[in-house]
Amino acid sequence: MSQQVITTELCDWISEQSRVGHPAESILAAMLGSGWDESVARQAVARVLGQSATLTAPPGATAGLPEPDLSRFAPVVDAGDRNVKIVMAMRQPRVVVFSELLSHEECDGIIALGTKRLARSETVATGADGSEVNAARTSEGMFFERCENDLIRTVEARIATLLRWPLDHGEGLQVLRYRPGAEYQPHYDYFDPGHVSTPNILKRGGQRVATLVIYLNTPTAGGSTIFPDIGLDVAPVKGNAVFFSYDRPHPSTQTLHGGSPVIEGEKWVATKWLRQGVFN
Ligand code: PD2
Ligand code: ZN
Repeated sequence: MSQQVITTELCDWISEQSRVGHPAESILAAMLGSGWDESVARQAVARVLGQSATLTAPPGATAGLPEPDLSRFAPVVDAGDRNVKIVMAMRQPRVVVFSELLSHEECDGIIALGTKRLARSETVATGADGSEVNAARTSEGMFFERCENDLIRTVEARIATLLRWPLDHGEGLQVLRYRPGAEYQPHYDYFDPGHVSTPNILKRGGQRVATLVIYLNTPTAGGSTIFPDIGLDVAPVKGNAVFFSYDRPHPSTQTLHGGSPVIEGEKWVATKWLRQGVFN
């Protein structure tokens, strides 16, 4: 088939198949059997059913979600080479705020290394494969390679221990700098199942399942990380971090979040995104 189009008739058919009890994978298989391109078929099923069933976990994916050990709700959690303090924890959605995850020297070291490589931040392009500069994200950013140097390796190993998630399931740390007026408008960090570029992105490690935003400095005013669905504002404090996880790529996770505009001073963060499987 050439130029495959997701028509209303196709959507109605998918909806009917689901209504009579066929799981998303069977509907997909039937579509592939009748000549539909896999990525178009996945988009159509995701559009109609809006669910993660279309996103098969990669081989070797780790079950469950990243999660710190809060079983005893001790005020500190052992993160291997450092004790990290718990400021607050929310269950639904899972949001945890940590303090003293990084020392001030580690924060300064990451900023110094990141400064040399900053460029205007990009997001996944709206229409095609690739990324593009986006007015919703007015920060500048850079990515470290995973384990790029001793400092990054130390921080990544600490995060892996703290969140009980393998180091190789994490993307390289991303550093962002926001100047006064810069913001990151509310968004979800998982890859949109209905987006044309998502099947390709998922080949490397599957979906994102959790985010850790680490504050590398304390802005003078503004720059909180906001969660509009649950009315939560997290203050950016040097060395602290906010963690949240999402078990499916869907707004029902209530993980809509953004970076509110910086009012005075700069804001620097390092973000670690965690995947279902090995990210190479
Ligand atoms: O800098 C933040 O507060 C922020 C807000 C929303 C960072 C991210 N998202 C991110 O890096 O995904
Ligand atoms: Zn985000």
